Amino acid sequence: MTKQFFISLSLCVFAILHSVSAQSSISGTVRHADTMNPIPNVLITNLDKTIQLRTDIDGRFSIELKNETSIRLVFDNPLFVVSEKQLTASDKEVEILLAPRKMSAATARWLTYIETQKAYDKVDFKENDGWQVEFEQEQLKGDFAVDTTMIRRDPSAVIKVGKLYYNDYTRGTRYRPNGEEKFFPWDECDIWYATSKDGYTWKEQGPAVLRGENGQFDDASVFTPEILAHDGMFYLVYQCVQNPYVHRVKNTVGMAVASSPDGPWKKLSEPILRPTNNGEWGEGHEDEVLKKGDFDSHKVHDPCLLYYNNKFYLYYKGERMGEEKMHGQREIKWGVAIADNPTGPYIKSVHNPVTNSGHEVCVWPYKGGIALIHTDDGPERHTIQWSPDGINFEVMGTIGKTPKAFGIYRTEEHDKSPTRGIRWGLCHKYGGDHWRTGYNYIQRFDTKEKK
Ligand code: AAL
Repeated sequence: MTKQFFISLSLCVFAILHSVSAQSSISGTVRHADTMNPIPNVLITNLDKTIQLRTDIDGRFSIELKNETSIRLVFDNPLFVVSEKQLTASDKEVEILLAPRKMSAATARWLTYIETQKAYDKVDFKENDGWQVEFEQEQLKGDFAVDTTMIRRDPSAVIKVGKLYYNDYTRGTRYRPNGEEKFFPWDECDIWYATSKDGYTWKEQGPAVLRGENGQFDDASVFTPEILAHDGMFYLVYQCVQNPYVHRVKNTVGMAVASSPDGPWKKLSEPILRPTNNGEWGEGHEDEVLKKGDFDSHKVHDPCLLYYNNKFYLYYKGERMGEEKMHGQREIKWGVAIADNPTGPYIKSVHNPVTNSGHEVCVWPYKGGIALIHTDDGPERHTIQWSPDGINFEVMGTIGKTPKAFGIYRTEEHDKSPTRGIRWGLCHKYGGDHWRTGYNYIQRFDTKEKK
């Protein structure tokens, strides 16, 4: 073969490859999930915001792919639940369905609170009989006794299997092995479990779920677990962070499944919940944003899984990109994502956010609905609430200061009184001079109905 033949063959191959990559594009229509009407003005972005375009009046869009074989796109219009899709170059023509958002009772109230400072600080509701509860805290024995070198915190629900109580929790050391301070107490942690015969003396049994291999979505820390026992299986849900753990990092929620509370736990390969990616960071201060995005655009925290109405309800706390203080309170709200099967897929509710307050998720069943407690943060901080449907919560009463990070021991007795569903459990406490560098330990809480 001649030299000229080689040159023309290479030119030919180059031209074919070039035309393939240049022609690669994805087109589609975005439609209303119920009416199938096209939706104009949907903002379509990729995750690093280098692509930003909007659908036309026919809901149409077209994106040229450069060298990518696949692309993750976020479809965002304020009237609809944000949708995030992974599309590949072979998806030439796609149809994206967006579900219309609905307002929860808590959001409707919040709109009235933000009108005036006074309303935000003085929630208007009726104090209902039987909804008052008092908390007591007690130090634990065994491996849950105070240890000033350790981080033991964010206990899961307590479950009883056979004769033993089980608890899963965040565990790590207070400082790095070389003595350096960590970014947060809950950074560089794993999930361990402990058992107890009486709920007071606990024996640490070993790791349940460890951080992932380098490069995995959970390689920096796995923490703040909750557990659901259902149909002979056990489901752990927990927060995951990928390295490096910096202010702007977005966490995810992971899940591990086992047929015994002693494990072995098998992690799902992908997170079951992610933040809503419709905010945009600014160039300046770490908290500066060009667009805040949804209430959960930065973090999805404190996952808590309940089996409710034949479905799996994953409650979580959302933190927002560019979070600010509103009337002196942190901007914190909860969402719920619902699945038909315990391992998902979990679909965020069209009613999100379902609360307007609440630093940590604390929920239990009551009379066919779901009750909750809001600890700190937001206009409805220090209240106890109930919803008939797990979505539309109403304020039932006020409570004083509560322990932090409840892990409830749930029993079948929850319908006996409004607060019977939260009789005792575990919580955590901070020790040391500063919350960032101190030690954390697990305590027991008990409640009694306030007459
Ligand atoms: C807790 C929880 C989450 C946060 C941190 C550890 O109160 O809200 O778990 O990430 O603090």
